[in-house]
Amino acid sequence: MAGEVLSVVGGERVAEAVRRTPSTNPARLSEVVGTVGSAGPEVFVQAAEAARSAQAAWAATPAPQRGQVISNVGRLMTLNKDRLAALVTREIGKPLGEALGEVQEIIDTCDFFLGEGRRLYGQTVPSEMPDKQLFTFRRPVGTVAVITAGNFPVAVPSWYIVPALLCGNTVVWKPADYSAVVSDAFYEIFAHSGVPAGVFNVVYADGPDTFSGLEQALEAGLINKVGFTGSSAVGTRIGELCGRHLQTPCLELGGKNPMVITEDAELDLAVEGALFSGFGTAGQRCTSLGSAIVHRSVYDEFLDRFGQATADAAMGDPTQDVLFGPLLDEKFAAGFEKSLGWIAAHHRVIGRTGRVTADNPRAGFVGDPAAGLFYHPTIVAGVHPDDELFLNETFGPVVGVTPYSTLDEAIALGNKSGYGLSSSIYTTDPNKAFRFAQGISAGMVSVNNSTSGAEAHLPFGGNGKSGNGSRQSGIWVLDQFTRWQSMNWDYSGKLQKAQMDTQTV
Ligand code: UN1
Repeated sequence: MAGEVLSVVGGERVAEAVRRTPSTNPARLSEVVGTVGSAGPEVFVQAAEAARSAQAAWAATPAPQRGQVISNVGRLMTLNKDRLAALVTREIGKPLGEALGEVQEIIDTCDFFLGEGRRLYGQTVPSEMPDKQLFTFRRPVGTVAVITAGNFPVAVPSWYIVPALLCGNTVVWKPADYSAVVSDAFYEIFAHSGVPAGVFNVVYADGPDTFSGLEQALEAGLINKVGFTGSSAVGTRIGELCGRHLQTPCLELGGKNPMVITEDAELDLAVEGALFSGFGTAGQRCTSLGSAIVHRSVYDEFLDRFGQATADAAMGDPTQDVLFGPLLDEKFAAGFEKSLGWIAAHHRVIGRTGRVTADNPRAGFVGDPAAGLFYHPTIVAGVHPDDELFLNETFGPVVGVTPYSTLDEAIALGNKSGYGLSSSIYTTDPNKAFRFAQGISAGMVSVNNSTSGAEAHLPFGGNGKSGNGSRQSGIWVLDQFTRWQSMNWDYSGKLQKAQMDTQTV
């Protein structure tokens, strides 16, 4: 038992809580990992005030020193990698191998950004006038609110928090309550890495209280940028709220990620990719495979091999070597059951589906299925492009399979849901790969690889219902957390006016 997890404002724990809820191990529901004390909206506002007060001094700290702090975070994450990964496995049921990969992702992110502390380049730009020079500088946006889901409780927050801090911003972070114990360990590592009090604040609160706190903080001018990873429905509300305050948030939302398998694809490779993208992390990634779109000539063959590989895949106890473990928590399980309800009503499902129980067993299940939130991997064949299943995200272990005839048709099908996060094509024909990449509206395209598993230094993000076009990771995210300031410096000793030759001044 990790004890009680409480919000942190200005370096101090907030003892009062409007509610105390246990965070349980989804693979062993009887095990309480910790208790979360949820705060009311006023604590969010106080955290934003603390972040505002701490911002000028942090921005004045030389960027290489901020880079040193990020370097410390990376080192402490490395030292604590095994323990933190084990905690991720315990609190959200992510298989240990993947949890280790997730902690590695924050280490890689720190590696990338610690060097940025010695760059954060601006430019020198020639002037149209003599004895005058133009410059650009990256300035921090100010205070950043970060609201994240708990399916990647370490990696995804790091994509916001690490670059935001490096750029001289201060942060209010609202993590998911079902991964709060991991979030607390995450915070402690930052606090022990030299991040000053008030620079990084954490608020545990439910959805409505967070929204109300954010609204008040925006109203009071305390927040300059919002980063949000979560559902498209909540992201839309956050986008509306930010729009009212003339702010552009960084939104990383849902996906219905397509994988196209062409007639010339290496089928075994495609099956492996579909298995990992569809059922790895129990389908609970924003980048998980939603629809396999398969050329008619290989459709039956693909379905057979995919069905077999799925039946053979190890699932169960996430501390063991399994492809996937339980769903994240009871709320996600309830939402997923609802999806399964309409899937069962409208489709013929291949093999078993639903919760794994003694009455609905799974061969080779690792561990005790009755202990946790375990669901069969579900393949739905012959999904029609107008079906709800083709158009909506399920966020669980379900993959729909749909046939196609021409590549243009496959691309149109891949774009049909209106999401545009990740996508993939399996083909041995480079022309098809490039035509697909050009036609698909997704922010990310994989060729002969999974829809999930993006690397930590390439732009990450989506279009359409998957986001507002903002991108995280690598140098591109600097545009989220800095604003360009241009300077023109005249050393001619007289007033020189721009655009004089066209008389537009
Ligand atoms: C998410 O589910 O919000 O590319 C992020 C991937 C991971 C990140 C997923 N690196 O699948």
